[in-house]
Amino acid sequence: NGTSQTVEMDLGSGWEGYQLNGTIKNLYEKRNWVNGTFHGGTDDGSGSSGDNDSQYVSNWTFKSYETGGGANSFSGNYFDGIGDPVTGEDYLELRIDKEGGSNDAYDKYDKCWWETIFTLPRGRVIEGEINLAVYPETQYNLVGGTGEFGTHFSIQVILNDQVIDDKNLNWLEDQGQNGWYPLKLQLTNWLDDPNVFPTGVKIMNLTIQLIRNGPSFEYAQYGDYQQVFIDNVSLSVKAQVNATQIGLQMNEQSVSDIDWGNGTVGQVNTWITTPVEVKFNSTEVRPFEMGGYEVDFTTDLNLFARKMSDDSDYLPNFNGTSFEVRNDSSVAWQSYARVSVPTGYEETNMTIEFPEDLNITWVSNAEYPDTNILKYIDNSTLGILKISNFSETPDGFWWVKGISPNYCSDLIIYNNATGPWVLNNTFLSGDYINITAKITNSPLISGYIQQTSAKLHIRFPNGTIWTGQTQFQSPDSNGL
Ligand SMILES: [Ca+2]
Ligand SMILES: [Ca+2]
Ligand SMILES: [Ca+2]
Repeated sequence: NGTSQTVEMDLGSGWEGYQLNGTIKNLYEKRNWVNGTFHGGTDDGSGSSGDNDSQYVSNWTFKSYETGGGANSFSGNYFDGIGDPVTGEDYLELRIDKEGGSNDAYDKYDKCWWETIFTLPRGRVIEGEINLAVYPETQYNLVGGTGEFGTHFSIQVILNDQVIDDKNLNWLEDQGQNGWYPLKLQLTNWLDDPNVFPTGVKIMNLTIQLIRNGPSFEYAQYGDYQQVFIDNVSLSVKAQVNATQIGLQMNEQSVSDIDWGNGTVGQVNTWITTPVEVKFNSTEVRPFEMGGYEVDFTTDLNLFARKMSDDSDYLPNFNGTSFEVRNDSSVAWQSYARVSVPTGYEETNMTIEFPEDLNITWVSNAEYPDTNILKYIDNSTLGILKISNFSETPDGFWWVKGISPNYCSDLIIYNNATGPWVLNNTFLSGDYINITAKITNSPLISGYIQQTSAKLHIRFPNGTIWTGQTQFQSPDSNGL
């Protein structure tokens, strides 16, 4: 009741959890189903033979069965313990009186019992235990009579018509006369008996019975009556339960039922710090007198996370992304990116985004850097590569290559060696150079066209750069 348990999951630095799924399995719950303390208020003030005090005891009913010739008398008194001369406690009575006459006559199968009937809305039962205390009242009357005759009466514990335990009164007396004796009955041998625990929701009948089960004959030593008190009866059961029956929650999210002992739960949230805490608790609160309950289960937890930081750890001395372009050529790009999956996670979906005009021609991972795996990748959406389940351990450097259009066209070079600007690509010391180019007015780049910068490198014949110049230019709407 009211307790919880928390487990922790690690989350990699720079990763953000966005969905937490829990699968609940082997969900078992253990509780007592029987209120048998008989702490139910005042009795009728009379402990007379022949009383049936069922009306004073909630959920319990006294019944009897008379057989044979002369009529025996049966009594089921409830004693509230107030001023009780025997124990000072509250309890129930089981009593059989002899037939009238000179001998102490009882018939085989004369019996009386208290029973309680309740619903057990649980699945498969894997543990069960009945507890009760019995008190053979021998202060005025040795129950069962002496010696072997004492074995002719029994206290029986019966669950759904199956006798779970049978203790004859002689045995009980040997445990101590005029005292409470505890009985603890394991139901191990009955768990798979469909008569005791049928499948699905179970209607249960727990009966505590005093019975004459020895031979039927008269003998003066049996005594005038047989009297046993019972108290503190409980039936504790560990069984499959539906998550909703106990209000099972994960991080305040209710677990949904699948079937007995199985459930599922999901939570959408944002987790950015590690460890991620996952708390389980149950919300059902039982009445105090029924005690608490214990919950057992196993769970598979899946935290789905995505990498949010764009920091990358490139290969040493390698530009993360580079491109190569020549006059009248397209632009050839290549990019290295490092993939690192946090411990305990696997990469199930990796998305690489890039400009929509880039036609990807090559993807390789760290494991097989010389193998183009593009054909295994969904590139049906412009600007997006969707990589699914390619490897559980994609850690390392991925290499992506692609081609994009060259948006710089109509590159024209002039000089003014003869006065006016004329087309020329030969230059001498002292010449002025005029270079014009057109930026293609593509919808893809029209939004950025005002951010164009022009870079001019003048190289020596061996390719090394002699001088460079970078100018920020603002082309007009035609890209000029
Ligand atoms: Ca009474
Ligand atoms: Ca009888
Ligand atoms: Ca009691």
